[in-house]
Amino acid sequence: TGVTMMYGANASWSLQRSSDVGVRLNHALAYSRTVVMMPMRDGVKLHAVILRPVGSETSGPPLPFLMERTPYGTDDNSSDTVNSSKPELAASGYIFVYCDIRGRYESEGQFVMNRPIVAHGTKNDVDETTDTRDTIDWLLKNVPNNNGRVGVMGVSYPGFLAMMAGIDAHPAVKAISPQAPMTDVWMGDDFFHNGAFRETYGFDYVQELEKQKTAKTVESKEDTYDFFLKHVNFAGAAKEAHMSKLPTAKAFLTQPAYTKFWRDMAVQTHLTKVEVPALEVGGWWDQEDMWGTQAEYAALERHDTKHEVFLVLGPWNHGGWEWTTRHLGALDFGASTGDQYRKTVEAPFFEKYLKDRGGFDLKDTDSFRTGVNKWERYDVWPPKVGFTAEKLYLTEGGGLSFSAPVDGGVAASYVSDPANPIPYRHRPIQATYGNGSKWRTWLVEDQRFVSGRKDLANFSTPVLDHDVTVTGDVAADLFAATTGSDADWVVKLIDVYPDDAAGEMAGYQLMIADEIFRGRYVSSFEKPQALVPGKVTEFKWSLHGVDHTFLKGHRIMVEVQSSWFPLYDRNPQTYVPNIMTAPKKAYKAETETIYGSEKYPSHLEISVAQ
Ligand code: PG9
Repeated sequence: TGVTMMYGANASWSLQRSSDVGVRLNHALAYSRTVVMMPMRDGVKLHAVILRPVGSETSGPPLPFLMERTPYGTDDNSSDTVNSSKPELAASGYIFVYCDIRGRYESEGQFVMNRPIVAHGTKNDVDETTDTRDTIDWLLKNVPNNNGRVGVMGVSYPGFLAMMAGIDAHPAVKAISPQAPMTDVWMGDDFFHNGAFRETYGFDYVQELEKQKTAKTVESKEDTYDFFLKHVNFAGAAKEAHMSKLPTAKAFLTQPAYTKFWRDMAVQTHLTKVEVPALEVGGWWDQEDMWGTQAEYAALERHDTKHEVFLVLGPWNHGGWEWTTRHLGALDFGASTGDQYRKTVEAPFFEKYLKDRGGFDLKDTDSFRTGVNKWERYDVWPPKVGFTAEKLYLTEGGGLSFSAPVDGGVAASYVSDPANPIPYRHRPIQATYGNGSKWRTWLVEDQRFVSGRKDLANFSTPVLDHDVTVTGDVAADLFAATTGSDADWVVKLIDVYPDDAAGEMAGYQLMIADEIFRGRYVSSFEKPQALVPGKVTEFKWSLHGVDHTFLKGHRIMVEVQSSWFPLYDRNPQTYVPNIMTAPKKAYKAETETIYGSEKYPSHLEISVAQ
């Protein structure tokens, strides 16, 4: 029978295993369960559930620990859940430790969202690195027949916590796997992207985590598109939900720029050496923490003199590798990609570093190339050998070309009206994790539901007469002007399927890479500035990594728009110091112009297989 395991109310990556999962193993071990309270250096006690193969306390070889620290609750963990959620590792035999972090569920102390790392002067200077160290000290001393080694893994918030185990690491930590780790919630993960506020996500998640000690799913009474439009700005919506005083909501309201508060939380700045082998895992269509995996890998890779940093990027949404994942929305990858990853990479990785076993043969990067649906291995990400840097230019009349414009002028222009913002997914849009929500698959939705709108611009190549493989980082480099004094820019790289593609995929417009940039931050993320109306300005930002083949017969399309609502709050398009409290009168329709000339060549930077 299948097992459904939910981590608190945050079902974003909770495991749903059913009869199609195909991961049950005949040789599953029975696990015994112990509950402990572990004292930290400041006297606060943290709660953990320990699962180990029955009888392994007193006989058999000493076993390593495999730990997950989480804000989502640990009580549901049992012999059944460990065998279904980590079948390959459970069959091998580990001491699994599930720990409630400070202030959550049954642990004592004060919860702090994405608790920043502090200087460790006194025993009261605690953070997630010290709690991890103290937990490990306790486990090594108090849990019998352990082999003195610890692995730490987790997805999303627990992925952030897995990275914390690799900073100022306890000497017993021998391997970590941060998976979709939240890394910088202002720059590119859960709460802001390049300064654009993720209004629905911040609204729901902060209530779920900060209103009470145990998570509670936020449900919507109406289409959240209508709700957020009605309340004008985040301050209005937060007031309605009685959440304005929650610590992270207060930070949204008072510190919308990249202030010290957000910079102190950012993890990548702490990754100045490789302390332990690390397996970073992420998905091409991760709706929450796409940025973190790639940013952590990039930061660690610079210091990877011993080749101990690994990267897996697959065709997944947030945590999708924990399922079978042959399908995502309408997409069929032709094989159980989640099972493939866990069997061939994740389990052998921990077996190598925690049990000295062979079988881990990844040199650096394992990447699932979408479009042709096959795994590729690279010596480094992004790979250089075999690829050429190219520019894909946005040209007058909606063209997209590998040749730079020789004269040209305006490539496109549209009126963006904050009274009628572009929905980021099909309406009705339910609360993030609420009943009926399509949150988990929005990044693979067919973009035809918006691409005919007049308040955006699209650019397309002719039908391709050969396959085009794009591998590596994609950047948008837009030369644009607004009649207003602030503007958002969203750029989406889209694979347009032919009209005769099979079934649902006929004419499908699949986003391959996409990202938003809030115009006011063009010169500085710390100190926003008004844009000068009518002035052509260069906006450049990352759309993140891809590994995708646009097949012969398809078209490559780029779409530019100025709202993505209500995932992102509306830009009033009139500069106000704080968008969170922007008055209704500041929201004005403005004309956005994208240039495609020799002088102002708007383009995408891509890397194409030779
Ligand atoms: N994406 C979730 C999260 C992590 C860290 C901060 C805020 C949100 C999660 O799924 O855990």
